[in-house]
Amino acid sequence: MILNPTGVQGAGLRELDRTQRGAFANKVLVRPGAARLVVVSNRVTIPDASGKAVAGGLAVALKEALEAHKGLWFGWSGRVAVRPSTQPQITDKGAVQYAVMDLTAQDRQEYYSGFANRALWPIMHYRIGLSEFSRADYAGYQRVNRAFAHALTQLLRPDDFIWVHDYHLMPLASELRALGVTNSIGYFHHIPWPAPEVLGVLPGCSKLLRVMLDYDLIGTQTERDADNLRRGLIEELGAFAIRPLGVALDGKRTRVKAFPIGIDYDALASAAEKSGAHRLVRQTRRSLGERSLIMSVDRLDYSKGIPERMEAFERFLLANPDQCGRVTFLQIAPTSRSEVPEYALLSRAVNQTLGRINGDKGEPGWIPIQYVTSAYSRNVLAGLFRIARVGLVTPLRDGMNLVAKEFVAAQNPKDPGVLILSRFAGVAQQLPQALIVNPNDKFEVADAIRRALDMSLEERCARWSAMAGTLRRWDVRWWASAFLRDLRQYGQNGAAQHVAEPDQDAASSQSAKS
Ligand code: GDG
Repeated sequence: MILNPTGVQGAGLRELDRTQRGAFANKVLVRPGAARLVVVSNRVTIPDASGKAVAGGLAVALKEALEAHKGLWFGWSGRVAVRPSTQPQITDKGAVQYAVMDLTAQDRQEYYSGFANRALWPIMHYRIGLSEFSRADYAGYQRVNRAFAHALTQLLRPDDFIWVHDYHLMPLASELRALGVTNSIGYFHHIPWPAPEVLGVLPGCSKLLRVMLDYDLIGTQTERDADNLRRGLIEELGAFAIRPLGVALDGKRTRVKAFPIGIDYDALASAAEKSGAHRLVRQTRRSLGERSLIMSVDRLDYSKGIPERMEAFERFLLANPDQCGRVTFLQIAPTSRSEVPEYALLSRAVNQTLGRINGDKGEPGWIPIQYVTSAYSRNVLAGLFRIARVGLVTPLRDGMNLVAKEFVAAQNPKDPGVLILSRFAGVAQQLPQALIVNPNDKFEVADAIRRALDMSLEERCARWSAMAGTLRRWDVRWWASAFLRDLRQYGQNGAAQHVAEPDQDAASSQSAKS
């Protein structure tokens, strides 16, 4: 099943359609202020008539922030039209206004499937070999960003502050500035920001770096991403470092800071607690019998390391023959971006690996790996996480990874499962109490599975409660509030953004270059 029939993918929960989402509690997270908040994202889903369409941590947090500021949410409708929109279509829902644009098939191909998902996505995930750069796609990417800027400008008020999301829209601030917009503009990058040596491989990378200087504040998932971006601006463009977080060049200044995205912890924990009655959860529990469940949930994406993980599970079975028939590995992998050739290839590779392992290791009455490409409701996912003994989250590279956080939130505090986590997921920097592994080393992952299955209740509880404490404190509401607070603070210079004299850091970084 295709996760989203339009093939539209964005970050995290924004990718799921209404039927796949559950509704969560709605608390105000940002104090209302005089200025209006404008959120811009690749994809905008307008709530349905029941008003409860927007759910999932990220969408809830953004909607709450928008409600608190009587805000505007602008972006692509997800529709493809014969003619491009020149005017956004506006819908008012409660305190929030939605403004969406249709794209042409060519726009969608070049901007979305082409440059964003075939050139930027792989480079940002350190997959240089998979990155397909085309000048036509790049031109389409710029064209759509320019068209969005033109349409958005018509709706802006002088005191609006603007929050742009993700790699589809990196040049948006620059296009808005070119149209004379002087409002505060922030950007959050949901995926990794690679080292300059990696990004530098992409043709036109210095242009992409330069447009980032038009944001007042740039948020990344981790400190490492923030360092990589600052280093790129300094080394590739010759920008100055301005203490503590700033980078400046040609009279422009931006700040780069890590804001690790969180989840709606309490909503997920409560959904998991109540999920036992759900038919699919009951059925799964019954079919497991005495077997332990190892579970993974990912979009079907090569960054998530799905075939590598299956091979690590195979290695675990080879090394632990006593476990054959006693564990089941459930991989939920909703299909994603299937119009992009690399994703179709991945799908074939996963099916081959799966077939081989199940054929080799399976027995009548026991299939080692259960693999489903359908999406499930959030409540069902929460319930499945709760009955899993092990959460196996081993992306080859990931900005944050919300699934790891959701797995922890869904656990029964009295008998929690164990999280195995890739060191290359941003979340690993927040959750050192997980079993941290290198996803490229199937022997290491196999050992971690054994260790997780053998772990004492005492150790499981200690690890889980430390992780739960972190996730509860730095949840999605914290994330949105922290970013918006800093945007207000740093955005005060507005468009003038004049930088007088470089400070000491600046001087030293400049002399290091020369
Ligand atoms: C990007 C970055 C960053 C998945 N299958 C189903 C389902 N999901 C939900 C998960 C989770 C979300 O989708 C996936 O989020 P991730 O963070 O794991 O990964 P990406 O989609 O790649 O997201 C990532 C994120 O943006 C946020 O900034 O963490 O690094 O790549 O919430 O639960 N939800 C439902 N049914 C499914 O079958 N309901």
